[in-house]
Amino acid sequence: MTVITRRTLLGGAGLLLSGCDKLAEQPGFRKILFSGEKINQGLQRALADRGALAPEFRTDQMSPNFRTNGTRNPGTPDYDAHVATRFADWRVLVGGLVDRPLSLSVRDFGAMPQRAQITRHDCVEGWSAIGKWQGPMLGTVLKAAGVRSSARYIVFTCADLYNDAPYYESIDMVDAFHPQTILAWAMNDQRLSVGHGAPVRLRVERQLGYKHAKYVAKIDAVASLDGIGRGRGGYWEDAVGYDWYAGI
Ligand SMILES: Nc1nc2c(c(=O)[nH]1)N[C@H]1C(S)=C(S)[C@@H](COP(=O)(O)O)O[C@H]1N2
Ligand SMILES: [Mo]
Repeated sequence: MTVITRRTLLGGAGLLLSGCDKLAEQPGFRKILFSGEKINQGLQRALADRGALAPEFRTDQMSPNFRTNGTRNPGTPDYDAHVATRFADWRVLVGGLVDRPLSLSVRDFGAMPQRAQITRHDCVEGWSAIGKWQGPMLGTVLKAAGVRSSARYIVFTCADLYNDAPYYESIDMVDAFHPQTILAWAMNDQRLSVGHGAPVRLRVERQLGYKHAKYVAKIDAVASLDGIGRGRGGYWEDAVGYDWYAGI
């Protein structure tokens, strides 16, 4: 019930902002938007909600077994070659609407300021597991790349293929700069395993499992999701109509 209410609110907020963000930047309009009227209180609460942290857990609450799901090994010749060299030559390309495109090694991800978090992963198929994830905040990487203000979404293209097309996912800038949104290269204090998305995967803790792109090869800042896949913002969104915003 809570989830449905929150999602409904966010749908409204998203629409309003997408239509009016130029206006919303003007102080006068902001005042109207966030005035004390009941309907706007709901909107304000929804926006504040997006910044809230997902629950974090203690070490002793971690799941002894954290299952893998979806692709468990991309198994392409290219990926297999990277497994053989322990991802020494893996590069994540950061591009699109940025001033400074980046090409980052796993070592680069380890050298940036780190965040570690013990969180619960919730898969839409009905299972959950608690694990520890570590890596730089996506926001740190985007700032290093000089992401432009024209960017509205961040798109993650993965190394695994479904019918010759890469798995992909996308999030908006609110989630991109959420403090718990990280590019994890370590899980449970070890380098990420192939099953869990080696060498780098997204953790976007306020959303369901399918948003957490594994095997991240490319990160692009874009103004629109049109023309990417079937335009719904992710592999499962395109394939079976899962919600693009999978807030929990
Ligand atoms: N590249 C890629 N990322 C993916 C998937 C996938 O098939 N390919 N499956 C998603 C789904 S549905 C879930 S629940 C989680 C599972 O992550 P895990 O294997 O680490 O448990 O990865 C998500 N990210
Ligand atoms: Mo999932």
